[in-house]
Amino acid sequence: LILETALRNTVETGEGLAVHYQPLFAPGSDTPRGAEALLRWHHPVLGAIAPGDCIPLAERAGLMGALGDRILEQVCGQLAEWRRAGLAPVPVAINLSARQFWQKDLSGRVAELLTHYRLPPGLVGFELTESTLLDKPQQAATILQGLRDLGCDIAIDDFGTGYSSLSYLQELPVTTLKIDRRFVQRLEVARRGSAAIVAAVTGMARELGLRVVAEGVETESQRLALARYRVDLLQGFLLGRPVDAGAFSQRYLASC
Ligand code: G
Ligand code: G
Ligand code: MN
Ligand code: NA
Repeated sequence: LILETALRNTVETGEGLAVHYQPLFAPGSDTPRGAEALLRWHHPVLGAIAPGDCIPLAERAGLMGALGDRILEQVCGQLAEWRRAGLAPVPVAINLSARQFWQKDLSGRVAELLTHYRLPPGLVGFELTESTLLDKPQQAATILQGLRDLGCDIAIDDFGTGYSSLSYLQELPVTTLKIDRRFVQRLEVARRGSAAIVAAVTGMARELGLRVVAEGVETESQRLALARYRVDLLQGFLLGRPVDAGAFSQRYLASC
């Protein structure tokens, strides 16, 4: 309950809330092509609280809608600030929980923020899990199309870990599959099954016109193994950890 009160305060004031950015690269390139926005919550006494803990807390406390809106606004504000400073920001993908995705008029809110911060389409994207979308696939398709119409990329996060059939990929207007890091990590121990899954996902994605991102790339041998499968983008500690906005722009953003 004490934590909940603190989180409520953070959601109201924005204090203690930060967004970190992790770069995504094309294989063999060190110019980032995008970033994932990751929440960081700093509790005044307890210090850093991982999103894995504070997001479920926010959900339980009924704060996730407001917290998600803070994150969305903070990312849009950051992109605008980088542009004002003469930098060329890369597209940033924001994770959406089920609660956020199904909130009333999500695409209206996104449109409002893109206009307010004068952001060109394509700079803001979203990551969702299969389970969020497949609850109500028809309604999900409508919401996704609204976001696509604003130029937002849509990625399926943790792809391959769900139990659903793949037919939904034809029905939903998604642009990107993010291969779950557990497949990437198993590549290294030469589990042939994981290689087969990565190969199958990239092959299918190409047929469907989807981009493939491999997440959780931690070692050089994983990177080398992935190079064989024509993955479009790589993300992971080997290539770049999530860092705060200042470090991200200093390290990764070019002037325009
Ligand atoms: O950064 P970390 O590995 O602790 O993230 C843990 C989980 O929290 C991941 O599944 C990630 O997708 C999720 N997460 C991180 N930032 C956000 C956010 O801003 N919104 C939502 N809904 N989930 C997030
Ligand atoms: O569920 P999701 O894919 O959104 O999770 C994102 C989380 O994964 C972030 O919190 C980020 O810190 C973490 N992450 C990013 N790169 C790596 C990596 O190379 N290895 C591991 N174990 N986690 C990573
Ligand atoms: Mn993600
Ligand atoms: Na992921």
